[in-house]
Amino acid sequence: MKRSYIAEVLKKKRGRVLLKGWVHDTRKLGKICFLLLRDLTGIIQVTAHIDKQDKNVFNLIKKVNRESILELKGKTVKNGKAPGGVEIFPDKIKLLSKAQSSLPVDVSDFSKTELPKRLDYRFLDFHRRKVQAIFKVQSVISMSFREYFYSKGFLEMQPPSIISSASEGGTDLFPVKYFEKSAFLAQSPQLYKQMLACSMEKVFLLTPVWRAEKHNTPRHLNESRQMDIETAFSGQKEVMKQLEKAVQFIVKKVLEKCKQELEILKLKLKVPKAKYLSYDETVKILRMRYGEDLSPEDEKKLGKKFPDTIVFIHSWPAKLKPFYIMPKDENEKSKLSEGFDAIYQGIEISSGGQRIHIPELLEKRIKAKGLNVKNFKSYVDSFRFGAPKHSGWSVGLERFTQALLGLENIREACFFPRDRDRLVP
Ligand code: AMO
Repeated sequence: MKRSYIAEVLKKKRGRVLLKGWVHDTRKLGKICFLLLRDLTGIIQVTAHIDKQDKNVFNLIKKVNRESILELKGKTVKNGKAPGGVEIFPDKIKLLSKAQSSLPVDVSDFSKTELPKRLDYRFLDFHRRKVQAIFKVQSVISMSFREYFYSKGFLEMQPPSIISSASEGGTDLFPVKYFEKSAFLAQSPQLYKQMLACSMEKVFLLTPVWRAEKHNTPRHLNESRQMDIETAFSGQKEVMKQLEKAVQFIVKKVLEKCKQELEILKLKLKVPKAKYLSYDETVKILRMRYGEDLSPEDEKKLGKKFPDTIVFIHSWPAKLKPFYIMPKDENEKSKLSEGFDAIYQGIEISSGGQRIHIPELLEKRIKAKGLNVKNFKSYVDSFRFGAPKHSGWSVGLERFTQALLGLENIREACFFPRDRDRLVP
């Protein structure tokens, strides 16, 4: 007999089936035992009556520990009182794997175990329906990001993970011993996606990045994944519009494919609108000091003021943006740049902009940021042999999942978080 999944069984409501799954919960009421069996697709009630079923079946259901794995065969019938309206009366049952009787963390739907303890036992935490729901949504996010840019004729590229110099400037790099040379784990695919856009025009990628930021915050990881694009012949405005459309496509797909997961997470999502503000306008709205980055509180304020909206803040002062972002005017008079950030549900989900494709200007900006031009020779040289104007952006996969699902801590949206204190599991 072929294994059935619980969701299909709940839909059909009748017939003999073979199920495999985890013991979600058990309840004993004298002569009757109830068990909730969980698989990838749902939960079904398993019922055993001491007088009506085989003794072995009854005894196993009575004694089995939570999260043990069972295989069972039996008859399904309609029952309005059972979750999903169906229950199964097994006549054959096998214990495929026994779970120890006391679990180190509570994995029930009502678990109050704190996040750090849950992360210590992440493999068990994945048994929780809420946790599974987060990652099913995340999987739809990454799949629809890819789907959207494939449908627009983009090429999926694979950047290197080991690099020779900082791509974002700064010192937040993890060193790697690379034979006789020193190297680093990639901080971002920035320089490589630009080189690709200058030949293959439209590229996208999903890649891990590593940042040795020492602080532990609810929105930063030391290893995260970025969803990036880079396109030739386009400026800040065009790529902001592309981000708006891509995010709307992704949220539509989540709404379409993750109904059950959104129910488990008790979330009602809306496809977001977009609002475009210049940095100057944002400073006025938030009454913040000119020349500073937005604080997490500022981002929250924007989220409250513009709910279910992607707030694009464009035309930032050049000194707040990385060396590769194009100044607004070539002689840098305005001190503004073609760089932007996008805030969604009160948190930054993306930054991007137009890049400098003029080697002399790029060298000038590298020096102005206190970096060594020598370390960027091959990158700067790539713009000497026919390089068009180009722009792009990056969205953090875990950060976007956090924003979309309103998660307090980004670690909830990362399978195996790497932070200052955590390297295991
Ligand atoms: P930036 O550094 O802003 O830009 O990163 C882009 C997006 O990646 C996510 N992100 C992070 N997520 C978790 N933990 C972190 N430590 C972390 N750092 C960043 C955020 C952020 O908006 N090369 C540029 C992008 C570009 O111009 O194309 C860059 O990396 O969602």
